[in-house]
Amino acid sequence: MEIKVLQDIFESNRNMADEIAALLKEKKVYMIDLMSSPGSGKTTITDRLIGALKGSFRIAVIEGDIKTTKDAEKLAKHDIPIIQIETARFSGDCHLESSWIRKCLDGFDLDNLDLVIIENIGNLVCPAEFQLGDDERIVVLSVTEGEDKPVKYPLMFNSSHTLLLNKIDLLPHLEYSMDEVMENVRRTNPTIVTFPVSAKTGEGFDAVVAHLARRIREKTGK
Ligand SMILES: Nc1nc2c(ncn2[C@@H]2O[C@H](COP(=O)(O)OP(=O)(O)OP(=O)(O)O)[C@@H](O)[C@H]2O)c(=O)[nH]1
Ligand SMILES: [Mg+2]
Repeated sequence: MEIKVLQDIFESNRNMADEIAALLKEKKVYMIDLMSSPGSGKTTITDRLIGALKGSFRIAVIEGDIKTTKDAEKLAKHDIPIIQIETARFSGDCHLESSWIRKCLDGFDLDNLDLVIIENIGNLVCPAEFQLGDDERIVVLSVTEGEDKPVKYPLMFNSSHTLLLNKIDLLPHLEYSMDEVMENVRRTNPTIVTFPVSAKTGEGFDAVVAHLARRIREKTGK
């Protein structure tokens, strides 16, 4: 009985994710699900990506947090549509679900958007289990988290298309092996596309922005 309930939750989430994917295909809107542990740099990365892409694409953001609107406030300077989901107001969940994303999309003018960035709740486990109907799942791993996370949290890494290895500006201060982390990444997901970056200095972002711009243009035809 318990297993059936769990299956139903995942099934209804997946069905809504499929609906969202169909809607975004019709509207020609690209959507990214940005996931990581708390503090790996999702908001700082989103800030940089908006800055680099907003000249070419019309962008909106969905911010996921358990509590506070702090991340939405950090991005408000860009003057783009932002909706904050604060899960403490209803269930306190540590992940976002597709039905909530659907409601947020209703709050945007999809005919006048090219890109939606979802910042998922800081958590390396649960968000990976809930499909949101996006085009690209991006996992952020900061070098301060250690080399072993891809093998310890395999679902997050093998269900993502892209990995941003963040905070490389801190490497001179750490005993950190890029060879070891990349070996762990490849063992978990041999096809994931990886970009070493620093959201603080901007290092590595030209390649990320070029990659995303190409993917967004493929979908939107812009
Ligand atoms: N040195 C360094 N610090 C960074 C970098 N990226 C982010 N930070 C810092 O790391 C801290 C957390 O960054 P956030 O962008 O808030 O991380 P987050 O993943 O959005 O955090 P949650 O939303 O709480 O899960 C902040 O103090 C950032 O300034 C980076 O590339 N290098
Ligand atoms: Mg954040």
